[in-house]
Amino acid sequence: MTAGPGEAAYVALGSNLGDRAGHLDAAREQLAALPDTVFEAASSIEETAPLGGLDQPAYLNQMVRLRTRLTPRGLLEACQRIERSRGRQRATGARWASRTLDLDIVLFGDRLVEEPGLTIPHPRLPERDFWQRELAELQRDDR
Ligand code: A4P
Ligand code: MG
Repeated sequence: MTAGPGEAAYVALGSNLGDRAGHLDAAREQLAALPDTVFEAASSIEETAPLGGLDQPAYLNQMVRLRTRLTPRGLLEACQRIERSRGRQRATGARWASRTLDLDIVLFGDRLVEEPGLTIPHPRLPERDFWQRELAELQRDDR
């Protein structure tokens, strides 16, 4: 944890299995309930074609902005707990596989993080146009 009001963290939500909208609702609720964290804003929800060239169902994607005094690592661990609470199975070698809920930290303040298991800004931001649209939507009303 750090002092002050906290930093703006942008978290991307994605789901392409089961009750997709329900998984996003639950993710927003659980993010809003995190300690030392204020839920500031949510983008609109977009249905997107699956990336990665695999034959899988379409995704619902959304981005949220938090104000948090958690560390980036603390927020990542919280996101992984939330994924598990929605029944996310993380099989080895199953990258890009369908998932009930995927939470990715896209930006965290102006930090550059390059650690084992955590890269911020998220390396796929430049190639995901739906993330860029959602981010622009959230930054329009950034205070
Ligand atoms: N990790 C490193 N940096 C971060 C970060 N900034 N935020 C590590 C979150 N996690 C980060 O992720 C793998 C590892 O990334 C984690 O252990 C964490 O330590 P994962 O969620 O376990 O596995 P994954 O999601 O299958 O892989 P990855 O690489 O996160 O894939 P993506 O980029 O999440 O892709 N198509 C559409 N239309 N919409 C989508 O949202 N998502 C994916 C998954 C594929 N196709 C999609 C979408
Ligand atoms: Mg992920």
